[in-house]
Amino acid sequence: MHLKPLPTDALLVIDMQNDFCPGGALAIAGGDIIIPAINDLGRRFEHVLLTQDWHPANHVSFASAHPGAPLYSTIETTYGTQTLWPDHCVQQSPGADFHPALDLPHAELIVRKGFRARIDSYSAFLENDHATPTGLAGYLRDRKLTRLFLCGLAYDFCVRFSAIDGTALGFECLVLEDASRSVNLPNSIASTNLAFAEFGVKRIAAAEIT
Ligand code: VGL
Ligand code: ZN
Repeated sequence: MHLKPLPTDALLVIDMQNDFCPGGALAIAGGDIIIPAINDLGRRFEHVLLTQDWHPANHVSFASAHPGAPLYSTIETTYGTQTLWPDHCVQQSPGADFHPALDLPHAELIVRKGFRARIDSYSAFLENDHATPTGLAGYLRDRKLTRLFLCGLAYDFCVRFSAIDGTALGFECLVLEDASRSVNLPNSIASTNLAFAEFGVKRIAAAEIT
């Protein structure tokens, strides 16, 4: 498949932050390896949007906020099951900064998410209660951007939930699989691929963008 980006398309770059890259607090294997591909993709799109995971200290998603709870275990919250992560992407910390090699000078919008202490947000559209909007859908509608190409970190969490919610909200979502990397918890990649198949989210390669 060859796809030429249209003026109504956007590249949505998810959470390319220091803490998700090797050396960071929630390092994803190969998280930084995809940066050149993302920079190259950025040059092909008129519209580039970024998300930034942006948590207060003691965020509900941090295992450290739940004494005795192991890393990567889950808890039940008012909004459902929540995985507990190492402290990461704390507001204004160096770990929350975009990776210095990311080179997307014309990015138009940065959507910050996960900034409420008591609720996490994997998706760029809706927080983990699947009800509280981030404002991204309204932005895209106002700007008449209808098709999204998603890449970044992590394929099996924030890319996954952004693509699924975006689809449910009426945007055509395609995931650039080789410009993404996974956290890879038990079953997380397989269940992501299943969800994409179920919702009609296409998985494509960066080289298909011409
Ligand atoms: C993410 C875990 C916790 C992500 C964010 O960007 O996929 N994963 N916070
Ligand atoms: Zn987070």
